[in-house]
Amino acid sequence: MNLAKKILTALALGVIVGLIINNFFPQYFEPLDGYLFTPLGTIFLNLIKMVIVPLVFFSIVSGVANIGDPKKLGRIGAKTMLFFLLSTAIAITIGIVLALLIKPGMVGSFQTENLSYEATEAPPASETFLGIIPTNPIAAMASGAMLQIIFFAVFIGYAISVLGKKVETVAKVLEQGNQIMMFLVNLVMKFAPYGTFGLIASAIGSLGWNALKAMLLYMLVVLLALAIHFIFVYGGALKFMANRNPVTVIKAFLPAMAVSFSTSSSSATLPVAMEIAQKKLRVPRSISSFVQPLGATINMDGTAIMQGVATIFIAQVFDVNLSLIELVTVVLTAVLASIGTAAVPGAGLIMLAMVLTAVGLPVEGIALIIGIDRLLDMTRTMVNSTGDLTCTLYVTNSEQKKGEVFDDIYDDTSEKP
Ligand code: DAS
Repeated sequence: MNLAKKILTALALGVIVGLIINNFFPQYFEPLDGYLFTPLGTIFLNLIKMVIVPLVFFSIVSGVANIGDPKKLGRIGAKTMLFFLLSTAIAITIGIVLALLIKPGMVGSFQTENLSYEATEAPPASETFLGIIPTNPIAAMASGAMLQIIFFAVFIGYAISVLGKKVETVAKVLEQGNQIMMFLVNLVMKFAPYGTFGLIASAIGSLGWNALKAMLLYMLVVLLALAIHFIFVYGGALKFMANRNPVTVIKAFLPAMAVSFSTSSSSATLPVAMEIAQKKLRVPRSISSFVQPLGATINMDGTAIMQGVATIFIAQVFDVNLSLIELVTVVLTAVLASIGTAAVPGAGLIMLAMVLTAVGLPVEGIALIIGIDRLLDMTRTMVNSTGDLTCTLYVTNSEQKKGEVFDDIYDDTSEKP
């Protein structure tokens, strides 16, 4: 059984066991939770905490270094980066606004003490922005000062992209460090079914239907935000910025979306997505092979939406009111988290720990969303890869409008005998 099925099975089991205990055997909750549920959940959450600092550092260094030297990026690169950053910021804002309006974390009367985790102190707003520059990057990593780690990683990635060949050895070492972290993410995710079962059984065993309702409402808010972004932002961009018929484009892209949905991996989707862009939608190979691989690495609007909604949801569950500065911090860190999120299943959930830490929310808040995250990963990965395609079509149209002529557009007549 593949990991997705195992996690979904663990989710179902956790819900059933939690509801049975909460409704019929509440007297057994304490011992079961103490010796089984919480230990399983704590192991998984601690594994996430173990990888998050090196993962954030190596993945953001690699993500930024992949962008390439801003001077050499040229017009196409600048347009691509601008589209990526803008669409991701819009995506997060849609997610945050919907979560603030619908309040999925406020359903029922959550007794947060049952979740037995203390919300950690959010850094003061002044420190958030003034303190983002680490005076000692190693100390920042040792203390898990996420924003400072991100700031340092962005500078290292930028230096690598500008220095290029002079530092290719270090670049290779850091890229290999990123590969190692991706491997560890996959390893940690193998424990996800057990962690899911423990966390869900513990949450529902103590909070009953309220927890289930909150989880389902959270899921609906994420799906609604993904749909709004997909239909209005991508639909609008395809029509008005790429000068394409959105329905025609999405129909052509369906096979790639099916791969995204089934694999929950943007990198697994990339070959199909590029084939469709080049052969069906006649995107010049030079644009498709620059924008889509870069997008699969650093442009994840769907992931950003999940991270925005999840952060607000967890703040609501723990009764933490995020200030405007903290909401802006969530947007900034979620943009960076989506740049750093690997194009593999479940990576977005692990990077969520970075966003939560940046605003002082407990990583344990992941307890309530982990079970359904795999289902959401399938849908948000579809949005991620569609966003990359939309950007590719926008850049193509923008370049052709400038009079650029491309000789690397696929010509299917050349293939016919
Ligand atoms: N599954 C990731 C991807 O491949 C996204 C995520 O984990 O959020 O795009």
